[in-house]
Amino acid sequence: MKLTVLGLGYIGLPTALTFANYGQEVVGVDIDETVIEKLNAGEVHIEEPGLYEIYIDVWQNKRFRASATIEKSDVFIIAVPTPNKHDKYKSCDLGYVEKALISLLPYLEKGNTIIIESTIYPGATEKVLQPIIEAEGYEIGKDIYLAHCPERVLPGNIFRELVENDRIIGGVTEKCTCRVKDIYNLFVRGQLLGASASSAEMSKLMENTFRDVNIALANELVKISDELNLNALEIIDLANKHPRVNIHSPGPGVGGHCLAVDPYFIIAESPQQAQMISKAREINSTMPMFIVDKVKRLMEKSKGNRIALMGLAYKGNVDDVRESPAVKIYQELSNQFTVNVFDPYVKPADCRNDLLKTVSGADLMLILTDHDEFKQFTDEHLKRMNQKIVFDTRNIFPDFSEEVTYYHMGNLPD
Ligand code: SAJ
Repeated sequence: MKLTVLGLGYIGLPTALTFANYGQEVVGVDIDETVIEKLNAGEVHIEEPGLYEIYIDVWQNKRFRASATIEKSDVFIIAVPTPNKHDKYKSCDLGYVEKALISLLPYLEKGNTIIIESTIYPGATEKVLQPIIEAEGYEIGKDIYLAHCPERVLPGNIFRELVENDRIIGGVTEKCTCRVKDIYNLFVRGQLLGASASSAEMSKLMENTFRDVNIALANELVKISDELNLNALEIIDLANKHPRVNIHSPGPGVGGHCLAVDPYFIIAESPQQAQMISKAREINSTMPMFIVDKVKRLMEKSKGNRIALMGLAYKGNVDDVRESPAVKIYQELSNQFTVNVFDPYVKPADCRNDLLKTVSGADLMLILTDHDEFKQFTDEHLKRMNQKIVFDTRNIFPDFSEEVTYYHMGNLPD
């Protein structure tokens, strides 16, 4: 089977490589020429465990090719971004998906399958994308098979989850669902769950909204506990000993291109009803400023000026800074303080990427991302600091010596 994957980002590239790894002929297409050039030079532009090794294997075996042009294929998979629009409710911008779909139409033939993996709002497949294909004279379910199959993988663990997770197959007709199930059956070991296209679209949004709302709850409990002089982290641990309670981890905010984006797609479709979802978004998106205020007060009290900021990525062990709360916090704090950044995954121009140098002379170590590397701090690092004050928003700091003043989400600075 020959597949063309449109969009070689965090989802498209691993998906393309997985199909190739399971013996299919795959062409990966992207509008960004630098991505194509890099791949054709044997390099990858994304950091994800296992990605480079799989890429080299399927590229050398000629099962995967990166190309700037689309080719005739049995299956087309669209995995391009769907950002928020700049409108009142930050609704879903289908622009890239529509463009990708229109760009493949000249190569489309009867019997082909089109799969939309990009996250889209309920009804988008049937109301917007289906008519584009039908306008070419094709009948969906007879000439062309169309389905929305949202990806569900966790960055950092993509290759395992692509294979093991259950997957929703939202065909526009029963036949579309059957056809697309056969395609994912090539490598998915989880269940393939048939649904309507709009149920598949909504399910994806519900999944990410569930997580966003739960994180907002944890963050709100931190603020309340702070006011009541209680240690939220200890209490969350206690509450989670209940067999049916699973309070999420509080932190400096919610980032990434999923949880910080997708709930707005629901809000935009039903603004009057989406009360809790809107509030959760508000709580999570104001967390960075909550942390900034705490840091400012801490610096005022300690009369310090140098901050060693640990982590810019939106979460641990990834290189993605999209919507990262750490970036917002960095921008705010660097207006007022000398901020040195260390992130072993993200390498901005002003990032020293030398841990010892970053902490040297610092008055505060501010941990914003839970990279594994940050769990390895030793007394050696602390000794280099001017004032041994640590504010760990991710609850990852290892055992520390007595002399450290240690703040965390259960013990916030006053
Ligand atoms: N976070 C917390 N507290 C927590 C969990 C996460 O503050 O208890 C923060 C993280 O630090 C990060 C953000 O939330 O800033 C999102 O991280 P995440 O690991 O929860 O999720 P993503 O965005 O990496 O991936 C999510 C996943 N969705 C769910 O777990 C429901 C993934 O399965 C989806 O495929 C992905 O979104 C997507 O592409 O939609």
